[in-house]
Amino acid sequence: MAIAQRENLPATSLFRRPSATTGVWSWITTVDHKRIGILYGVTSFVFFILGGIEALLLRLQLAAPDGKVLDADLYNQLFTMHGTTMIFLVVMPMSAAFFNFFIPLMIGARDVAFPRLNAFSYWVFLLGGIFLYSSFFLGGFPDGGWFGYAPLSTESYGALPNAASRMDFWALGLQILGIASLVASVNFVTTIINMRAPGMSFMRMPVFVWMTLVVNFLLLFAMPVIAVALFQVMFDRFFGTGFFDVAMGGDPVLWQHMFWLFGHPEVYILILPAMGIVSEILPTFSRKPLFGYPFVVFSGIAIGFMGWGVWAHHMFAVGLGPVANSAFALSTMFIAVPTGVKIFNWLGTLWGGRIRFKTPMLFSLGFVAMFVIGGLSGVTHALVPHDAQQTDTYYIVAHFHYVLFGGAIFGLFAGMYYWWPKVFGRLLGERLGKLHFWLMLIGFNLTFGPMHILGLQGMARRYYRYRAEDGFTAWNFIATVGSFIIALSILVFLVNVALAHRKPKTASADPWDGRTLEWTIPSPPPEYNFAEIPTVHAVDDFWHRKYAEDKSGRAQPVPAGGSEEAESGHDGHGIHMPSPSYFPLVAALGLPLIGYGLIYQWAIAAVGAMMTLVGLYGWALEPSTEPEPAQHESTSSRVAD
Ligand code: HEM
Ligand SMILES: [Cu+2]
Repeated sequence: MAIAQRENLPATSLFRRPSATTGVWSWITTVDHKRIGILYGVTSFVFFILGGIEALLLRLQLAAPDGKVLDADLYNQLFTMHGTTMIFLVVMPMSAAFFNFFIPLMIGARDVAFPRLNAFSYWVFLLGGIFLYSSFFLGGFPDGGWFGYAPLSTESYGALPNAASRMDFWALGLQILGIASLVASVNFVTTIINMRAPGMSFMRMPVFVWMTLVVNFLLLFAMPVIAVALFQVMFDRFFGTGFFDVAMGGDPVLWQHMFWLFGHPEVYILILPAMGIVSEILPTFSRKPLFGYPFVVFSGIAIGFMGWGVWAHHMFAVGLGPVANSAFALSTMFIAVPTGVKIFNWLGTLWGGRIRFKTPMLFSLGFVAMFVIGGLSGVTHALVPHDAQQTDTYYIVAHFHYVLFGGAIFGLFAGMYYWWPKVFGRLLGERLGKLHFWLMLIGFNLTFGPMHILGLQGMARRYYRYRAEDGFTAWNFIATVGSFIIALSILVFLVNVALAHRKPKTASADPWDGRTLEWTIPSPPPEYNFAEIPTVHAVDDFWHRKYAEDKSGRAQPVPAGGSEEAESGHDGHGIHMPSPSYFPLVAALGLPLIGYGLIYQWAIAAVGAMMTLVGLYGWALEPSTEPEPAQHESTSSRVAD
């Protein structure tokens, strides 16, 4: 039936369908969610290293008074790129790496809902990142800060002659990256709602899947908000409109409202995936179910909703008036409640557990501890009089790094150590993993702990230099030393990865005695994931296949352990996976061209728009799965007739 339908379509598209299964082309044309996950992971890690080098340069400049490493202009560029990189090119896509690889595996599916859309979102992300970074060679990096307040974002203050285009790259780059996130969110919401294995009701989904669902709903609503705001900036910059220009009747505070209406939910977009990862790891390594599963789920949903009502806590110093400030102070304090619920659930999971301190567990515990510190300093900003003192000081820099680095990055590393054997079939070394963890924890606290004190001493955020008599020297020096210890810890991680990849692929299907479906299939998983789609009977279904509770409530192994099932022979014959395609990449390539065109030459934009259209057109006409080779021959011979 399906084949008969296909015969009505044009039999061959613009290009011959790609067929490579190994080598570079197989990666460029892949639509396999697992390979796309790996591409996301590797790319975001490269950006993590770039963002880290930028941070180290900032810290070198601030190591001693009267720093001479960077001038003011370069300092502005580097903190703008560092913040923009870490948020849009590291934490978001690294989370997407986990969504891509693990969501289908954890819900018992063979793929995501829209495999080619998935490839498209990766290429748009990569090209958007390259577009942003190419500004370095074309007048300098953007220099208006990661939240691009007008008029910093609507005018150009750079010292170089052609600095004019710097913030154009920022506005257009974020616009492109937003497209990647938006289409990916459609894909994941659809996948999770529609493609769960039989029996996996919503309240049987792993918490990581739940948090992914919440995050992707947040993306679905937040990305259009920032897109509109970025369009307004683009119009102000390119066409002389005055949305944010007071002289023309506009209002820079409008930008702040729009930015933070996106920006606060964005904070949860960054942290909820890590919370989901940790909620998988703590039960596995405590050998106990997650304490209060429904509370963890509903607090995550509550955070997703409440996150929309607190944006103006970023604007207490703007002068919105006491009524608005009080309302936002109150709503912000309320949002601490579901966050606190999660923390108690994690602690309850550990309580009385038989804890194994493996590397993923250490990173998860580090996540909980650092996130608590960041959360507590967050509550202090909810008090308006406090915030009036702290805002735009290093106290804020300390706070958001505790949440985003101590939270998100620690959680993501926990996930890397936990799932590495599943992805690559090789375990990362435990000794180097532990060394990585302790160096990172110590370096992290040395770097960002002192920033609380610097902030309270009055050191403003975004200072590029201070004087000896300001009294900031000692703590700044310690922070810089700490940042190099973090860099060292990342080197240890890279060595660990290199060593692990010289070993053969010997990781078993279930190295940690896991609880969720991804551990039932071989490591690395075959292209089709599940030879047979599993049927789910409970939360942590796989655990219940392996263990039953005895009279005292302790887990006892079920004689015929379920994990053997993983190795059951099935060659995947008869399972059809979507075929590779060029078109996602072709469509994505047009977008940066449109960007360059808007900045330099309209003709380039026209070429870019054509390219995207051709890509989308070819994509629409191409069947997602190529017919079997025999049928393929018959179709092409028909064309030759
Ligand atoms: C190696 C670790 C890191 C170090 C040493 C570091 C250091 C810094 C420094 C020195 C600044 C500039 C502060 C200022 O002048 O106002 C900064 C800003 C910032 N950092 Fe980091 N950072 C690190 C990791 C991260 C991570 C992992 C994230 C997010 C996931 C992040 C997000 C930001 C943001 C959003 C800004 C604000 C940029 C702006 O003001 O526009 N950083 N960081
Ligand atoms: Cu906020």
